[in-house]
Amino acid sequence: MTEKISFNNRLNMLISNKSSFLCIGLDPDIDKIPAHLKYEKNPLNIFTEKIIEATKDLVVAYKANMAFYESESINGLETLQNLCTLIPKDVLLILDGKRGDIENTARKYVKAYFSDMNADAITINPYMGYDSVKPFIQDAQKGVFILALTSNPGANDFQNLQVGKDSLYQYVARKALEWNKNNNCGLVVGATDMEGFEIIRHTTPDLPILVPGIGAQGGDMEKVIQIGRDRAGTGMLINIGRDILYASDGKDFAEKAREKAQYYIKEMTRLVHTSWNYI
Ligand code: NUP
Repeated sequence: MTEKISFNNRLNMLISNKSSFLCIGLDPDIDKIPAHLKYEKNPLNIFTEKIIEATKDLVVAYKANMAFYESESINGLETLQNLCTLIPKDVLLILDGKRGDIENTARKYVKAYFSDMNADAITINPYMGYDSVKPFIQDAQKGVFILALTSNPGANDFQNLQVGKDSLYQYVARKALEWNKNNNCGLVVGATDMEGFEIIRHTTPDLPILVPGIGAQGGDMEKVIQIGRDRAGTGMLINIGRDILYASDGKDFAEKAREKAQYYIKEMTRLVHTSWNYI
């Protein structure tokens, strides 16, 4: 009998066991992949397979952003379906679709992502409220990362608005805590607003945080390592997409992606040892 363990516990165990926070963003972009692959029947699929093959022993998780697959029609969907079968058992698969809809529709997303594609977690847009999130958090083994403070400039439009004494992003973080009854809720917090990041970490000292914005978006990894971990020193995934995927545009792309991933892991380890845990 397989032991049932909540998503957040599994995530933290994997972070501990691997001494790493690395999540590679699987965002294969047809305009950026190496030219020699473009003659293949499904270039996206070959690229994704090679990247997974070269890095699967290094990562805690992969995050596949649905847009990069949906935008390539049948080739994209075939790639997405295939990649779901290539993820090792000790690596988490997060599908980044930022979903959020009425309950009846949300249940269809649950079927697609958690049952058919067997993802471990997905990203959620909380704007439609609890009933739109509920279907995703019924099964403790499956997790959600709820958008709280995103890495883009438009984060300012709504997320920083005051709601009573809180900023909206802080209010969302409190809601995620309230919804975390099955120990399977986490937050998305970008690496581009460290003041907001710190406030969220104080509000939710132990919720897992998925952190985009390192690498191509210029976020500060040292600061993220310093303030992003939970009280046990785990509770955080640092997502890096383009900076690893496109480390080389030659035939050595997978090898170079591996080297870049190794560089980031080494850097994370160094920063853990040279920084103090903030919480
Ligand atoms: O706030 C967010 N910022 C962000 O970049 C929330 C996200 N989900 N993302 C996603 O993370 C983005 O869509 C992309 O899939 C990934 C960042 O990739 P990169 O900048 O490391 O290439």
